[in-house]
Amino acid sequence: MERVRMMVTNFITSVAACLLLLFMTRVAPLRAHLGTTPNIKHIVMGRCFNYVTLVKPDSRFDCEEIWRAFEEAVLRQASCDVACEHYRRLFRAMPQTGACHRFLLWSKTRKLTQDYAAVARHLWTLEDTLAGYMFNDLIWCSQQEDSRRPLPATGWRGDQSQGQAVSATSVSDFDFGSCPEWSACLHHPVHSLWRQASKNFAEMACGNVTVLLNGSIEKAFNRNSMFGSVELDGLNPQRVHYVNIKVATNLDGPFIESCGRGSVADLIHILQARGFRWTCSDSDRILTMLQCVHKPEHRACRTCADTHPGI
Ligand code: DVN
Repeated sequence: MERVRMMVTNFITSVAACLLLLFMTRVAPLRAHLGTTPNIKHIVMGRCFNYVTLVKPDSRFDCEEIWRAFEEAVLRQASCDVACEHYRRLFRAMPQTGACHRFLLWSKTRKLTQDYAAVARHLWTLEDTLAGYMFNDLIWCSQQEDSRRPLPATGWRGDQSQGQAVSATSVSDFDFGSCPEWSACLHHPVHSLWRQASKNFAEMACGNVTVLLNGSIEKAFNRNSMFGSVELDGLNPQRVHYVNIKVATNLDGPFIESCGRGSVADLIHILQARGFRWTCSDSDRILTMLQCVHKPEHRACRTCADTHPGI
């Protein structure tokens, strides 16, 4: 009898442990502690050459210098101490301007933005700039947590390796094993680059600017997001004629926020206070249709022909 009781206890304990582990993994942010993207040098350089050759053939960017500047910014600092100003040389190597009336900013609408920019070819997102194009979806951080490294005596030997910088006294490299979460760093190398790129992009914006927000979440406009904390403050009312807000909700909802409600109303108040003219739409047909591509049977996707067959 005692043996049975022990077996039952062990079984219950192991089930509870599994459930706890499952809960912890589900509750924890889904972003695993990934390391620097493998082959990052080849990816970044390849994307750079692709951009100057095929995407914007009239551009004159020095991809070698861009890589050296990026490597220097990241590998000379501890992995949690790469601030925006450490990328100054990098961004000097990637000067860019954009035509007015084309800027598309977004927040919590990544996939829909990609679909929207793919059909509305005149619109330009940060990911269409060289910086956004090269570093999109990549992760990077340096290996050591210690203090700054001396400038390399022998220059940057980045061509035979994954970005090793060899100096007389130390070798620094990207950490391909694990990088910290953005929230774990005062100056996260990835966050800082995107912060600087976002600031530059918003300050470049002119004419009509489109902003795509997610009406199916609380705080479609979040003051702590990159849009809410960096880009919004980078917009210049002297350069930007209209801010056209588009609030998109999932076909099946939830329908949480819209133009006149919640955080979107807060965004509008800020725009008004800063002297921007604005429009707001929460029923953009194109944005609905873009979602219908993935759910053509959805009732929201029925066209007039479907609902009025006699016409
Ligand atoms: O306007 C755009 C663009 O121009 C750029 O400036 O950023 C704006 C969008 O940033 P956002 O307002 O912060 O919106 P999101 O959707 O919260 O974040 C944008 C991207 O950063 C997403 O790809 C996020 O990854 P996710 O959530 O889709 O897996 C990513 N991101 C946000 N917080 C992050 C993070 N990646 C890693 N760690 C974090 N803590």
